[in-house]
Amino acid sequence: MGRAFVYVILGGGVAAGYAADEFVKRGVLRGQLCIISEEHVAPYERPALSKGYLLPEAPARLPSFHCCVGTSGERLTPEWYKEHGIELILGTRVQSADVKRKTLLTAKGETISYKYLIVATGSRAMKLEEFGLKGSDASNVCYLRDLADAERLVNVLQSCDGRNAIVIGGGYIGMECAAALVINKLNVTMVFPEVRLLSRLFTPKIARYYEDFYQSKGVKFIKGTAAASFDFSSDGQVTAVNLRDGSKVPADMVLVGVGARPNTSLFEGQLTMEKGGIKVDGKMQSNNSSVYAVGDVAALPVKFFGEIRRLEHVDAARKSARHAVAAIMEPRKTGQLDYLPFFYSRVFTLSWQFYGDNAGEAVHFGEFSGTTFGAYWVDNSRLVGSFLEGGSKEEFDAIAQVTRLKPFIKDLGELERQGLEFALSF
Ligand code: FAD
Ligand code: NAD
Ligand code: ISD
Repeated sequence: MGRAFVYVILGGGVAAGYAADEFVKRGVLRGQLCIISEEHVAPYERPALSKGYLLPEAPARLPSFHCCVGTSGERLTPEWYKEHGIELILGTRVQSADVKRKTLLTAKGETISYKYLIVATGSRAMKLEEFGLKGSDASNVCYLRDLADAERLVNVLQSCDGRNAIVIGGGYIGMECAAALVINKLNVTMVFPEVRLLSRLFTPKIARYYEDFYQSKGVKFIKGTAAASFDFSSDGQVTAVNLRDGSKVPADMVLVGVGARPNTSLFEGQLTMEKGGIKVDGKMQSNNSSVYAVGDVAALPVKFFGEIRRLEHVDAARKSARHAVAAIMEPRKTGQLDYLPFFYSRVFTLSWQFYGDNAGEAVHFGEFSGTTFGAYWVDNSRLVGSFLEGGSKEEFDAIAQVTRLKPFIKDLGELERQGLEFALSF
């Protein structure tokens, strides 16, 4: 049993949705393209799962957040794919790939062949078992990576009304889910091994602002330690989390956000890997000329950093996907992707954006006692990174632009004094 397509997108997440949109914009013909996804729904804006999806009032539900609404683009519903002759092969896991034969084998036993393959398999949530704990399969322990996880999380949190939620992890998932759980009126305690929230991006001063804000909403922090084991009830539910420091925290539910790993296993030993991802060039092409990789799974040359990196953020997924399609369909007209790294988050009423690299010395600006503040990072006398909380569209655009230009900074004190005005003056 088999089918053949000119273009196959493996994975049905954010990058897949934006790639499909780009294929249509560039005139893909009916029947040439298929998307194979383990998920049962058409590509959607994954960031909505930890934000709008978890709201107690008027929560976001599909079809409202199918790609490409996250960038104010057209909403690609299942009907859209049908109209454009794009085959959506959903609920189907690809279990092996053969890049020499240009074939994929699905768990349903179908062989799908391609002329060009775009690998967009994204990441998976790391399990506590990978850190030596047991209990991920308990009915009140939740992860959040896909729609099925989000549906389950909503059921669990609704059954825990007003009771204790323990959030394990102080990264993106931990921060966004802790806020959502509070909004759903749970008593939230965050446990993480670092000394501050989102320590891989936030400076101590920035982290203090968010920690104070979270505490004002009732969130408790247990820092500098990690979960060691769970206590279980007779019916297998977690009742408490035992920490490495010897303490015990009662739990009615647990939400785990301890990092992600790119889904590269289908291509290990077949494609060149770097930094844990599939190594691609500036056109998203791997060392096999028929195979492209985009989104979380791609290790791409980021000119801004002057090195190969993997970027686990939605803007990179969207842009690398569009670029791969451009490179496949119009190879001569498509140059190297010149990507400015961009991350953002929204929690409670707060909203921040970050551009560039958090390398070198941080120079803070603005009102840390108010609602608009930020930081620049200066490395080797060049401004290389900018963070802004609570900015207007014009202000966010200004920090993006100034960061892309990497201006020379003579005097850090003067940069601090000018603050946001420095970006706005460019
Ligand atoms: P994904 O969107 O993860 O899609 C991968 C797809 O591949 C999935 O459909 C998966 O089922 C499928 N797949 C994998 N293996 C197989 C296989 N063998 N066979 C078939 N299908 C397969 N980033 C931000 O910048 N800002 C945010 O606010 C933000 N919020 C987030 C909130 C959540 C809850 C999560 C989980 C992530 C968030 N991110 C955010 C990160 C962002 O969503 C990812 O970087 C982005 O989704 C990556 O896109 P992708 O297409 O590479 O992978
Ligand atoms: P992360 O890497 O941001 O954070 C992982 C956190 O796990 C660390 O900060 C640490 O606190 C914690 N941790 C690590 N080992 C631990 C241990 N043994 N015990 C307890 N805690 C431990 O990863 P994440 O928050 O799980 O996010 C998963 C993925 O989703 C990432 O790719 C992330 O970029 C993406 N995401 C991004 C956004 C955004 O950009 N706004 C939002 C949600 C998710
Ligand atoms: O990028 C995003 C984001 O943060 C969301 O919540 O896309 C979604 C959309 O805005 C969909 O609702």
